[in-house]
Amino acid sequence: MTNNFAAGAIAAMAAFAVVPQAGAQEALNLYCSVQVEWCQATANAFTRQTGIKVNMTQKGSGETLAQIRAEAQNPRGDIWFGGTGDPHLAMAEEGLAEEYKSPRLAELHPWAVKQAEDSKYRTVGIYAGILGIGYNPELLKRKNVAEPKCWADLTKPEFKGEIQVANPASSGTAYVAIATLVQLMGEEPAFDYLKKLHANVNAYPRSGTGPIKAVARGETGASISFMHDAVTEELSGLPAKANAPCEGTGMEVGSMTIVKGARNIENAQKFYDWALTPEAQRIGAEVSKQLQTPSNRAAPTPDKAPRMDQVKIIAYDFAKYGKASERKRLIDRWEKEVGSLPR
Ligand code: S7P
Repeated sequence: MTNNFAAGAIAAMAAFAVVPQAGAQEALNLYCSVQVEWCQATANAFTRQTGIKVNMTQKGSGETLAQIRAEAQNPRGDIWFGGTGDPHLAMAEEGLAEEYKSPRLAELHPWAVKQAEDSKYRTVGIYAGILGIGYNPELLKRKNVAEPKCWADLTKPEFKGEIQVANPASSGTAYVAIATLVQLMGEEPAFDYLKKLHANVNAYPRSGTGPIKAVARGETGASISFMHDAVTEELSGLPAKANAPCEGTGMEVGSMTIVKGARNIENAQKFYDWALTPEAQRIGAEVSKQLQTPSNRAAPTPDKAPRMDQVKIIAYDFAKYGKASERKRLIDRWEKEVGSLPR
């Protein structure tokens, strides 16, 4: 991260430190699926800016969607911030999201606006991330294994017991991986690939960031992870790196959605507009070294963020793979045909 970027981010954070305005008793129930430090800093900055008290709950993407579904008759959350875009689209399709057109839509990258359009303005993109292959260069070197550069490398015998990828039943990251492989290879070859990969996997953690953290701690040689999550570990001084797969890869549009029937709907809309500002979109990078590409065109992309224009990214069909039925079908198929196989 450049000094300019850091200085700008600090100035932006300071700009939030204003005297709370009227409505200090008001509240907002925030469900948050980015890293907990970013969630907390976002909640604190919004409270400083508006005086609105934020009750924050952090969970992964799949788990938050499950919670919102379970609470549909009696919504407890007001707004869901972050997490992969597919479950946000499923939530919109299932009638669990409020329609809202932020006045800030015109400031966003086309991929973020498309997310709003695909959902009939029931969700919106807040950042983008590239799916990649994480690896521990030190561990692989000790084991005399070459760094994985392609999807095909991960099924080689030398990666036996060396790979982690999250469980798609709970993790939005893992679902993006399955949807990416299906779009890249075709569904039958993708499932053949996933079965071969399964033979090399040592664990399917619950959370999407679990595998890259295990890589960074030296517990496993490689992972399927968002590339920015590897950079976060590297910036913390740990031995983690990521490659964009040579065959091409998929991406996420991290999203934000207001819960249908939100009790604090006006506060949810205030948060929504604020979270789309360049100032709010600096917080992830500044506070928790989270280096996704922000959706506001005026928000700086941090120096070390993986660049979307330098990677072969497929034309990911967000509308199709965000459909609740498609998501369920692919996850069920994975559980039946892959996850349940012996290793
Ligand atoms: O904040 C890092 C990040 O990789 O985590 C999100 C992801 O949804 C984690 O949740 P899952 O456990 O459901 O995979 C990403 O959106 C985000 O980029």
